[in-house]
Amino acid sequence: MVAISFPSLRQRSVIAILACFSVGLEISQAQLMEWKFNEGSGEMAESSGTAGPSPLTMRNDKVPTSLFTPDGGGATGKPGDYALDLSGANGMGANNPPNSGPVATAPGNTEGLSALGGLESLTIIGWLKPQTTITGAARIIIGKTFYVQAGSSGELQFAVIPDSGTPIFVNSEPKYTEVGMWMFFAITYDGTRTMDNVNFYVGATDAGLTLVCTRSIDAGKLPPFSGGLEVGNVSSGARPFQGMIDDLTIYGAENGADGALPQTKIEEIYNKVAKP
Ligand SMILES: [Ca+2]
Repeated sequence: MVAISFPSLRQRSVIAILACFSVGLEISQAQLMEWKFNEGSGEMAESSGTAGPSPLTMRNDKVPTSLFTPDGGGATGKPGDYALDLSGANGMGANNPPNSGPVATAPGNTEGLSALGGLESLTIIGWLKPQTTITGAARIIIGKTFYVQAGSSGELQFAVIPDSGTPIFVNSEPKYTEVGMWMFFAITYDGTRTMDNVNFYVGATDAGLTLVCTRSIDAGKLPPFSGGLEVGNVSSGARPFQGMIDDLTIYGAENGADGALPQTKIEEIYNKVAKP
């Protein structure tokens, strides 16, 4: 009778195989890095994730500065949730004479950044609270091998930058129109395909998640990552994102399409903040 309550060798093998399979899935669509901006004080925003440490230093006019919102200023609005506060910018995106504003940067020698190189698929997720409609190529997250920034009014633009250095970019439909309210975005890129391989998603806090549009970038794997990473602007300070940014997260896979998260997974991530 006792023996019956034990799994047979065969059952145990099946369990072991299932366990390995689920671990494999976790690894193949790794959460490489996430910035929650919940420190609330100091000049650094620490990251978590499998990529290793990728802290951002916040700067205003090139001087390290604490740029956190007040407590409860994060995307959930709950105590303990803070966000990156870039509302000190004097405009959204490009202008002439140029707008300027703060930035959060990780220098090129940052341990975790190399994990952003050579990705065959990736997903970039975050929450934005623009002070005015996003426009003018306002910078959101900028690297040498990919970037996310505003396009024209209400658009997001995503680019893969191959070795040639010339960005291959696509603009979304103009559905990122929230002002003064938190808005979720997700962009997936599947470099195993050449067509219909970029998905843009949007979710206002109470509106649910929707697929905005699907675009094509024929660029394959990202090149090895080089240089630093910049959030909300670039170090030289033009084309700021004016507003708040929270829960910025990058998923990726070196091989295969798993780094481009399916809509069900993105909805799960969105719901964690939108419908806690
Ligand atoms: Ca936060």
